[in-house]
Amino acid sequence: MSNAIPAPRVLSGIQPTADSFHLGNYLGAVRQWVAMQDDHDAFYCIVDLHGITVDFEPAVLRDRTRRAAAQLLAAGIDPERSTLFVQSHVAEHAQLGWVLGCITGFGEASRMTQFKDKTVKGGAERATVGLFTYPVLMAGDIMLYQADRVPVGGDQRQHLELTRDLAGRFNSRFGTTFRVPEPYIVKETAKILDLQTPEKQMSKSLAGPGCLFLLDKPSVNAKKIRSAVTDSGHDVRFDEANKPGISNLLTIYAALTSTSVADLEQKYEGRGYGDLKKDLADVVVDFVTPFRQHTLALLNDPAELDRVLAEGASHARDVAGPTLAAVYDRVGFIPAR
Ligand code: AQP
Repeated sequence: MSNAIPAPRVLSGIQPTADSFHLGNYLGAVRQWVAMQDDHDAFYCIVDLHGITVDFEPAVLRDRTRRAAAQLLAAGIDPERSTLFVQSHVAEHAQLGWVLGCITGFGEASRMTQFKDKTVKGGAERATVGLFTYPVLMAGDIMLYQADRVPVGGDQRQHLELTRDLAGRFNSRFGTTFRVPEPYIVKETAKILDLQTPEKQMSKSLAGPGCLFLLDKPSVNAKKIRSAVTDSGHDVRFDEANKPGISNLLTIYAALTSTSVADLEQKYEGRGYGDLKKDLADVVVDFVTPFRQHTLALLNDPAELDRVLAEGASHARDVAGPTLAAVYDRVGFIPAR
């Protein structure tokens, strides 16, 4: 019998709500997913149930789900080392989400700032109950796999707090059932900013020239970097409060080249913003070109993508099933025979 300590479990998800991931998704989350495969038992899911909490078209959703799978594989998610699956393929997500909804306070859910922001953006009359309960479903996604760590961008911190509260609440009311997960947020890239409005987080809903979509033509992305908004000064210095645009470009540059911001500041001392942008545009092109080619090649074989996802779902169900069975038993549901 082996005495090896099992690797910590990691789980995270991404919505299939755009044709392409953007640079914020990649640097804030997906890059960490790839790295964590080495020393974690990794579960990564394409959260299509979350994807229907906002306006959607069935054919587009189907296409974007496969696009998300192809992008995750192209980014380096290895199905031999990670369980890659689609949320709706594992019925336990919705089932646990319901139970958790019944131990979540209405006021508690109402405090979620992402719901408030999205309601303002999309119009209150169009906000759905699904959008409201999104964080509860997300808590279920994480708890179902007994995840120790959840690599996400900084915008998900509040949802992770709710998850921790719900796990603790369930455990104290019904007996220890869930691990209480820790957020895994890389400070430097927790919030990649929009290239045109660097006061705001890069986000597909701001989808203008400030959002860098990885699958756009490399020349389009190079132009977006070269046209990024900067302040009126000259010196290339990291100063988030006074130079949010330049600081954001330095963050992106450092992350994509595995250098430090301090080294970049030194490299560009006495040189202007133009040099920095030109070089960063090249760095971005070098990154997105193979990523795009690899993704497009994978999309040419949807049957193979579906096969990988089906295998992932089968393994995910093996883990999710026993968790849900324990939950159902603890809350007093009699077994179905
Ligand atoms: N700008 C960002 N900086 C760092 N991390 C980010 N994430 C998203 N934007 C940034 C992280 O990406 C992961 C996937 O998030 P998602 O499924 O919510 O992706 P999204 O819907 O594409 O995110 P958007 O663009 O922010 O959506 P909208 O515009 O609809 O609100 C998460 O870990 C997230 O933190």
